Amino acid sequence: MILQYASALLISDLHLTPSMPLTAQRFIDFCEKDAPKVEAVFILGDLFEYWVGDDASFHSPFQQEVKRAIATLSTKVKTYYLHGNRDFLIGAHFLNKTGMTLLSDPSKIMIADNVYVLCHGDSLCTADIGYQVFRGWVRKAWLQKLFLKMPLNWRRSIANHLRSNSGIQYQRSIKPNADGVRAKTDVTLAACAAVLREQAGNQLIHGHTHLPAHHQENLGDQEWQRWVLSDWDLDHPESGRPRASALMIDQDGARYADLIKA
Ligand SMILES: [Mn+2]
Repeated sequence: MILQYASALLISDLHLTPSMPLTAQRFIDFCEKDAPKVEAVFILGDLFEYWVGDDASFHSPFQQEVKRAIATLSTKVKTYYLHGNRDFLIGAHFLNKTGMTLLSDPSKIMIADNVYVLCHGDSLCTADIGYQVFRGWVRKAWLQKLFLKMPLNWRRSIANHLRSNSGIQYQRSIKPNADGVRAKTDVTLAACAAVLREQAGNQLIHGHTHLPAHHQENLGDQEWQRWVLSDWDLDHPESGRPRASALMIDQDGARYADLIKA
């Protein structure tokens, strides 16, 4: 059974952390004001800057506040979450407390009679072989179990170490090369084509790359549309344009909703 809704909002890459209070506040406002206007909300990963286990959130007033905002939203509309590369350790406890339903990556949904394939996006960045090897390891269930058994301060220091490792860190703004050649950290056409073929879809939505755009693409005779979700950052005006947006889908189709002007 495919999930079906008449309207939905999709967001990703908020990278919520106590050091970005304006961004966090916009998300809490989103839960209260914007999100209840649709039937379903999809969070496509990297909701948090990092997540070292649901038990760590018990001690974080910040994460508790975010949890309460989503829990309240979940009483009004259906909420779905799909793991990102930074918060893939969000587990059953947090999902249960927030009322979010976990989706696998990729997942296929239907909004206003159109089929969309959803994923976080990191699995599509297949030109970055080092990252894909890393991803293969950290997504192993036995390794995650082992990690979650470690004392919290160990887990935090490992997470900090990984975040500061430039080999796997995704900068806040990744710009494609000037000549239009895709950066190593962007998705590949081959990976997009493969996931859409496997899912029998031709409309793909993902985040992760922080390169929001609507693309019409093809590889051979396979054609598709691809929407990339924006990251959110209202706390670093010096680093460029403040950004917070969602993809809105209803009977009028898919379009970006700017949550700064809204
Ligand atoms: Mn990501």
